[in-house]
Amino acid sequence: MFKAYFLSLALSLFITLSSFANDGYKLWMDYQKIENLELKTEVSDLLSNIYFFGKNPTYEAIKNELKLASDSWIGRSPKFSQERLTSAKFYLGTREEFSQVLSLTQQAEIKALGEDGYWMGPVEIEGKTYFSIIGNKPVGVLYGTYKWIKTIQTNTFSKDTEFSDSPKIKLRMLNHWDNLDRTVERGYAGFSIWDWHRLPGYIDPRYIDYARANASIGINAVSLTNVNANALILTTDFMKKAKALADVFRPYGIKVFLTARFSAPMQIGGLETADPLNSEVIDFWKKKTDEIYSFIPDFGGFLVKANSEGQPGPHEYGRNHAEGANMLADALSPHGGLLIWRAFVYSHEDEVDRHMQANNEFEPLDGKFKDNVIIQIKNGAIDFQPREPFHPLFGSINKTNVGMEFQITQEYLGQATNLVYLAPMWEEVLKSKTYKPSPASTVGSVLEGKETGQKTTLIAGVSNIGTDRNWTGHLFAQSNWFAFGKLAWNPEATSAEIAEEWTKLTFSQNQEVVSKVGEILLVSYETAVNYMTPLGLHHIMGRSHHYGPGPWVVGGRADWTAPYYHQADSLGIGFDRTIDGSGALNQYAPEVVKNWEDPHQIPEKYLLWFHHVPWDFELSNGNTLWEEIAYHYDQGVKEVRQMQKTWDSLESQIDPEEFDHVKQLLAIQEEEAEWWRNACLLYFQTFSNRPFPSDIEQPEGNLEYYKSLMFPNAPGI
Ligand code: BDP
Repeated sequence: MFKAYFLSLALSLFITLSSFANDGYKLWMDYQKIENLELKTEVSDLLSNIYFFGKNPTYEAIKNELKLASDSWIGRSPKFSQERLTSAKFYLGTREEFSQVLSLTQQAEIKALGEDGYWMGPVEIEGKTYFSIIGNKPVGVLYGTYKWIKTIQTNTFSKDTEFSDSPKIKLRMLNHWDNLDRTVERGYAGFSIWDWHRLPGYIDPRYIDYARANASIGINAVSLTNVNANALILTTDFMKKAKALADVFRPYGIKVFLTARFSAPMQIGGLETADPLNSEVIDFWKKKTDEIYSFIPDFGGFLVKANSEGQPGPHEYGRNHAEGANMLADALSPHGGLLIWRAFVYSHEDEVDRHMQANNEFEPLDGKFKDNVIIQIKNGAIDFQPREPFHPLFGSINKTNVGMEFQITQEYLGQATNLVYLAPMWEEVLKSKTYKPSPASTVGSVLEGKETGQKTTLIAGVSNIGTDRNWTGHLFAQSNWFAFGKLAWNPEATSAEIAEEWTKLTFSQNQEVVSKVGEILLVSYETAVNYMTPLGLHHIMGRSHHYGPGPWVVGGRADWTAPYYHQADSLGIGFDRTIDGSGALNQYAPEVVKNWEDPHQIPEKYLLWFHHVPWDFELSNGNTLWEEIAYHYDQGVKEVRQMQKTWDSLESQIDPEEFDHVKQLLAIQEEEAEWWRNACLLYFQTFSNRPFPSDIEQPEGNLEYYKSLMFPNAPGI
C-alpha cells in the first residue's frame, strides 16, 4: 500500500513533469506535437526528404532547427537528401542556387526582397511541384525557415500559398548592458549570459539557443557589453572571447558589436590623452580596430556612450561629438564597420531643461558625421520613462543617419515583477508624426529611411535577457523580446498582431487563451502608466535603483530629482515646456507645436509633460486635474486586479508551472500598483490640498512610511 502510494506519486510526478511542466526556457520555440492529422501528414511528407542546394554553416543551423522541430512535432527526425530531383519534397536554397529552375520574373521578384528577404511556396521543377524556401542569401533561407516553422506551430500552413517577406530595417540589434563581471546594468533576470571567465574555451549551449531565438525573430546584431563601458573588452584576451561568441552567432546571421570606452587609449593604450584629433590616439584606434577584425572578420563596429553621466568623451578635449565619432568611424571604415554614437547626452552643469540638451548638441552637427556613423536616439528626450513623447531629434536631423534605441528591459516599467507588454508604447512612438523632414513623416518612416534615403537603418533595444531559466525573469517579459524583434523587422506591424502571435507560440492556439492573454497584454502598458506616471508625469521613481515610487526624491544633482520634473506646488503640477516655460516644445515641427501648445488641445497623455496646470484645470471629461490624477492611479490598480482575474480564469488551460509563476508575480504587481497609487497620491495631496474623489479606493498608509522604504540590494544597479 505504502509502496503503491509512492509508485503512483512518482508516476503522477513523472506525468506532470513530462507532459506539462514548463519553465519557459524554450521561449516561443516550444515545438509541440502536431495534433491536426492533416497537417501532420503534410509536414511528415515534407520532412521526409529535404534537399538543400549548397552547403554552408547557416544551412547546418537550419538543419538543426528542422531536426528539433521535427522530433517534437512528429516524433521523428527529418531526412536530408544528398541529391536533387530524386524523391525530394522540400527544397531550400538561395536564389542563385535555384537559378536554373526559376523563371527570370521569379528571380527578379525574389531579388527585390533584398539581402535578408525570402520567398516560400510551390516551385515547379521538371514537371513536379516542390515546396521551397528561397532567400537571396543563406540567412534569408534561415528567416524563411523560421517563418515556415511558425506557420506549422500556429496551424496556418498551406503548401500551395506563396509568401514573401523582407525587413524594413537593416540592423535589428540587441544592446546588452552586461558588465565583464557578469552583473547586468538594469538587468532583472539574473546575471549576464556571457560567461567571460570560461570563454573562449567553454561554449555554453545557451549561446546557441540565444542565437536561435534572435534569428527566429529577425534580430541580426548584438552589442555584447554595457554602454558604461570597460576598456578591458578591447584587450586581446577579451577579443578572443568575443570572437568565440561571434563564431557561434555567425551561422545565425548575427553580427557582434562592442562598446568602446572613449578613454581606452589611456586605460589600455598607455597614452596620456584620448583627444580624437591626436595622431597617437588615431593610431591606437586604427590598430585596435584592425586587431579586432583579425579575430572577427565580420565585426559590426562600436557602440559609444560619450560625455553623458560621467562617461569620457571628446568634450574633455574641446572637441564635439562629430569629431569624436568620425575618428572612430575612420578606423572602422576600411573594414566596412559601423560606429553607433548615442544621443543620450545631458549634463547637470547645463542649466537648460534636460529635455532640450541632446537636440541642442546634435542639431547643429547635422551633416557633419561620416557615412558609417549612426546616431542612436532613445525614443524620448528624457530616459525611457513609462510614457514619453517622441524625441525631437527624429524630426530635427536629416543629413545624418539616425537609429532608434528602445529599452526592452523594464527599468522604469516594473522591472521583472510587473507584467507590462511594451509593444503598444513602441507602436505609439513609431507612429508619431514628426512632420519633419516631410509633412507626412513619422518616427517609423524616418527610421526606415523613407524620408532621407538613409541606407544603414537601425533599431536597437536594451536587452532584458539574463541567466534566469526563462531568460527574462517574468515569463511575459519574453513577449517584449519577441515584439522588439518583430517591430525592428517591420516597424509598421501592430502590437495586437504581435501579441496574438506570441500568445499562440508561447501558450496555445485555444481561442479563449489567445483572446484572454491578448486582453492582458494589450491593457498592461496603459495600466502601468496609470498607476505610475499618468497624464504626462515622469521621472518620479525611486532613487538610483528606480524601483517603485519616489516623487519626493530630492538632493544631489537637480536633474536626478523628482520635483525637477513634476514641479508640483500649491497652484498646480507639470513641467512648462512651452515657449513661456523651458521652450523645449519648440524643438518640434510647427505642426507639433500647434497640436501641443494649448493645454486644452494637447493629448491628455502628454499634458503634464509640457504644461504646468492648475489643480482645478478642467479636463475634457469635466473632471478637475486633481480628480483625474486620482482616477488614473485608482484605475491602474483596478486594471491589475482585472488582469489577475483574467489570468485566474485560464488556470485549466495553462501549464501549471507557468500559471503559478505568473499568478505569483501578478500578486506582487497588485501590491506594487497599490504602493505607487498610495505613495504618489498622498505625496501630491500635500500640494493640492484637496480631498480624494469619494468613489476611488482611498489611499492607505502614511507618506512618511512610503518615503522611509529603502531597497539597498535592489537588482540592476
Ligand atoms: C539610464 C539608466 C542608466 C544607463 C543610462 C544610459 O538608468 O543605467 O546607463 O540610462 O542609457 O536609463 O546610458
